[in-house]
Formats: sequence, structure tokens, C-alpha cells
Amino acid sequence: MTARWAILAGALVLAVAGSARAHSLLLESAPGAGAVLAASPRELSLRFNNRIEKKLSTIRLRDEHGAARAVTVLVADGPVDWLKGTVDALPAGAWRVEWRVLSTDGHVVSGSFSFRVAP
Ligand SMILES: [Cu+2]
Repeated sequence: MTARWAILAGALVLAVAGSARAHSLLLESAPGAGAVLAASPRELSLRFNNRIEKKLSTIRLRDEHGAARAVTVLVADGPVDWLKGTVDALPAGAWRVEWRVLSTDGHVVSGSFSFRVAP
């Protein structure tokens, strides 16, 4: 194999590996976007389309006034494509979940959704 062919073969391998590791998309969550719950959730669960780096990913929870509420991200728990966090009991009202994850392709992806606690 000439040096030129070795370089081309290497580039092809990189291209294939890159396409197999697309960046993360949120597929589903619990509570779901727009959900109205009769009681506070104890846990927030977000499922992505591939593995995420949990230790470098965050979940923030904000009330109607934008005040942050503590979320304890469970970095060692559960499947590799889920990010989960626990929360203390939430008062009634609207809550906004702001997530930020590091994909396995090295890209940081973020988004948000809201749910309501209405006992
Ligand atoms: Cu990406």
C-alpha cells in the first residue's frame, strides 16, 4: 500500500466512525414536555438517541420566576443513554427543565421543556 492509499483509507475509516457517532437528541423524558402532574416528581429522566457523558452533563430546574431548584444528577446510575436526576418535593406551579449534555461526538447539545405540578 502506498502512502497515498494509506491516507485515503484512514480518511474513509474516520468518515464512517464519525457518522456512527452523531450528536445527541432528546427522545423522551419523564415528566414529559407539557405534562401536568398531580404530585411532584421525585426524579427527572431524559432519554437520548445515544450515549451521553453523564459527568459532563447537567440538568437545571427553574420555577416560574426563574429561580433555580437543586437537581442531583445520578452520574453512575442507569442506562448510558439516560440522564436522571433527583429533586426534593416541588411546590405546585410551572417548572422548566434545562438540560445540557456532552455527546459522544464531542458536541455539547442543550434544550429545555416545561411541565406543571397541579395537585
Ligand atoms: Cu454532534
